[in-house]
Amino acid sequence: MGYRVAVVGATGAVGREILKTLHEREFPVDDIVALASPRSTGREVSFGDRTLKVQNLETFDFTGWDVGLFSPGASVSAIHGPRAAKAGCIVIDNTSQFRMEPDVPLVVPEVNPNDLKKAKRGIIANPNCSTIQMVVALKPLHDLFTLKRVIVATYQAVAGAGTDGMHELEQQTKGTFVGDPPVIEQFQKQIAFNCIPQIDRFMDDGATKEEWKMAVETKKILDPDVSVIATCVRVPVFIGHSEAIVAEFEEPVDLARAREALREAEGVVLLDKHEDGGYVTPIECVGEDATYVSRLRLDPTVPNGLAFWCVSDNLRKGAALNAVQIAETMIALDLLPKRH
Ligand code: 11C
Repeated sequence: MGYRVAVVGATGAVGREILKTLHEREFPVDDIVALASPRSTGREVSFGDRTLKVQNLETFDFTGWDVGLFSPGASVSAIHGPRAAKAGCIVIDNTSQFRMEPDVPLVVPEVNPNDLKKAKRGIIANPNCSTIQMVVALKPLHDLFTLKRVIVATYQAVAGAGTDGMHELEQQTKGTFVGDPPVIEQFQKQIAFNCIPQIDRFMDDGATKEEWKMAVETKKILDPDVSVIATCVRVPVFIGHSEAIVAEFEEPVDLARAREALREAEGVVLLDKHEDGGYVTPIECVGEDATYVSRLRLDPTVPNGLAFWCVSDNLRKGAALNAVQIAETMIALDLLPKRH
């Protein structure tokens, strides 16, 4: 017998990817419901070869539902996540709403699966996409050499801003060729043929919230002693975040051991040929589960430094897949009771 699964925010880019991922991975589903705001009620979404009619989140009763995979936006999760958890439905939330709350585990199954045992409120948080791929790649290296500091520059796809962000890139790109002025709504400046060094709002210290998230989430997931300085940049790529990472370690770094550890690491594919095109670009990781590492080399400018390039599908490992893997890991750890 399987689980009764609610997908919340089912009409969004991540919600649709969650439905696809649940089906592809043959998650043990007995019953599934697609939920969204009243605006989307009645719309249809696919689950394998089935079509689900979207139901109204606001009036939905979560009693008797085992697990809710939420990606509706932080303010909506703030209201309906605790409501679902109170009804006994375990909430796996993709938004930033609960991530830094001490009694809410923030989990990447390849990195800190046992934190799932600390879930006290029935809510588990899924990290930000740019954090997830970075910690998946850093974990095997941290285990070997003890990570101290990370300098990262991101090249983030417009899918991080949802289907509206993807539409804006498409429209501006087409518009350029027919002479239409760019319509700027989702991003701070034109994104087509451009790079924007701002993702999310500015914080008091001059960092953006996306940059702050990468720092604080890495500490919570991987190790509180690791410092991260991030510069997060939106680029005109539809799907797939890229990161140029420079990591400093406590202990001397052996490149051969680093390569071996990355080759063995769960969720990582090391594709690093020192030849033209011998690395992974974001367009090649779309629809893939892995976090790809390329361009691995020593950083000779600091005592124990490594530099590398890291790419992953932000809708998949960065969101939907990680959430589904959390649910699968909870089953494996006997943490997902059936309510029916
Ligand atoms: C972006 N990383 O690329 C963001 C999207 O905290 O879950 C995900 C925001 C979050 O715009």
